Amino acid sequence: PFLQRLLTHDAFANGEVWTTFIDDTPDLFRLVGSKNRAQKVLKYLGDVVVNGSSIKGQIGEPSFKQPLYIPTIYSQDGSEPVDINNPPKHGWKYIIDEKGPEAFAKAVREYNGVLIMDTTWRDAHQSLLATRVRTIDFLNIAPQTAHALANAYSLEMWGGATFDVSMRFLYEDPWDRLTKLRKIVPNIPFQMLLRGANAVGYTSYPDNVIYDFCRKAKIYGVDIFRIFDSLNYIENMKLGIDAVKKAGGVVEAAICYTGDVSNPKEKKYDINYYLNFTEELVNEGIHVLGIKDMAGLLKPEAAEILIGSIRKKWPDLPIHVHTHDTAGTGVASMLAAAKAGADVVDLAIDSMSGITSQPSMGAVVSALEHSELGTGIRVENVHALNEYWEQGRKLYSCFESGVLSSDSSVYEHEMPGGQYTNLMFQATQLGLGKQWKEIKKAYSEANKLCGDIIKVTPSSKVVGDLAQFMVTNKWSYNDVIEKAKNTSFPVSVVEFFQGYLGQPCGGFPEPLRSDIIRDLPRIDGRPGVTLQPLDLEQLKKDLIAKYGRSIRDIDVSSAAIYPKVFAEYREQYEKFGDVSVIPTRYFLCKPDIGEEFCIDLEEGVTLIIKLLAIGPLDTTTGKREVFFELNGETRAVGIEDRS
Ligand code: 3PY
Ligand code: ZN
Repeated sequence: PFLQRLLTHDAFANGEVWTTFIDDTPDLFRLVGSKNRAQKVLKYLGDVVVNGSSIKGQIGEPSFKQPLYIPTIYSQDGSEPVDINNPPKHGWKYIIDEKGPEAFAKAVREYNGVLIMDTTWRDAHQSLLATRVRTIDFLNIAPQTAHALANAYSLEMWGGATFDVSMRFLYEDPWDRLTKLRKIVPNIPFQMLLRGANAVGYTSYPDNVIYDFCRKAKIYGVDIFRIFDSLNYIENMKLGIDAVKKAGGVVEAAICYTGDVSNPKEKKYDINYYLNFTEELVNEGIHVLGIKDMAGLLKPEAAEILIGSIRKKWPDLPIHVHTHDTAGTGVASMLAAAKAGADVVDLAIDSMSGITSQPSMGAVVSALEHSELGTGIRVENVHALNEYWEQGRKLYSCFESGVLSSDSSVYEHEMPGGQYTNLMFQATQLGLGKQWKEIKKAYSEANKLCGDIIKVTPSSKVVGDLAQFMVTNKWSYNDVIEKAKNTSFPVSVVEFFQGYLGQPCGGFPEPLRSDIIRDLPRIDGRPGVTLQPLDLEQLKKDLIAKYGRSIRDIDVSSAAIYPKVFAEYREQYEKFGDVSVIPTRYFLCKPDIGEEFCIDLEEGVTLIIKLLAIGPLDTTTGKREVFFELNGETRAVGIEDRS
């Protein structure tokens, strides 16, 4: 198998070999023989048969178990079905690749209509389904998406929580997701969410890790980087901006939106605050301005004021607006933003939209269809993609948070979309269901205690942790102030007050800061400045020593950002191989006896599998034998029964 991989490797076949080819091509070592891989897949399936799924956060089984139906996409004029095997139309990616980020930004600004970013592959499932949607379910609809959304500004498909969740909970490699989707969608720009100095993590990393990560993300297929900082702290932003610029990506620097610019009583986050921050970002030479309304606080009136004012002051600056539909005003806000001069708005395919996710794509595309702000997307094709995602949503029903409706109290508690679903889910799990109201109240109070800060990952975690601490201890706002000196607070809270996330707008509240951190170190500038560079070469050597020559440079990045998560993921990988190829229905729950299904291990290597029987418990080994038919032959796997 090694020789076969070598001979069929693209570079080898094209004669692009060099003397260190084998050393430089760890992929050759990744794919052990398909027989061995098939056995590992059976081991995973057998484990689910005997012990049930161990995927964290899963409750019950998918409510939809049929194979997913793949809809037909039609040509832009609706006259004929698209042949999915034909290459999709050139999209905006062509301009980025051929002419570079500046020319792309200019072309976006000059475009007459409003463009869209589809968030279905990232924020939508992060907000609705605990980020659990797997690569295979994007791959299944990727060819159709490439045709249907050919005129989209971008597909958001990476970053945010997807990076760690895919390794941590889905046992799949985020870089593989990027590579595989890039191959099928060559025409639409890919966008990722970069948490500035925190990259795709929850803490500051040494600068060299950020530069290295952005360089690789660009090489592997990310075109547009939405960079934000969870406190709108410009020094953290500068690092992300510079790293993306050096990587050659489109710099979409985002303002995180909080408060309410339409409220005359708004004192802290008023229009001047946003205009000043925009000015600071523009001075950094950004390509696009993102407005990141992570909690869905941008009311239609506020969108008009905010985008209108920025547009007036910077007529040439492309503006891209992001919101969450938590209160239910998302569609109205995106229409208002478009009318006020936004170039791009964020939407999700209908069945993956609404509540804590983005507003509905079908709704906005239809609403603008006959206006001068058309999106260049055929609404019937959005409906077609929606037929797929209606099934997809049900396939992942076991990760639904239980949030069933919009909640206009978000204007008070200001929880970001993803965190809202998480906290509500956790509250219910802990039996705190009836205390959900208390958590929301505590969340607003915790925010005030922190100094009324911007709340988005990771600063939102600080506020969430403090809120949960207050609810658990039944503490009021005043209790925290009075008892702070003698209390041990959650680590995230202490570190925030030490300055490990950066400097909040208006500074830290005193004397609370001093009471909480006492004689711990204080950081009064950019936290990353004091971090020593990480020796990535040494890390690579260590990883190779541990895992062998299959370690790629991108694995080094994963391990640099998430050492423990990466180690656990590799452990799982050694045991079960690449489980990302298993269809979700069988990844999450066992097949019926006699049910036959297919797994494509790789192109041209298909396993036809049938569950035959489950053997009795062997009380000496604690194991059961599970019998499968694999491509016509009976195979048994011994599985430890943990029940
Ligand atoms: C993330 O950082 O994951 C976010 O989605 C912030 O809104
Ligand atoms: Zn978001």
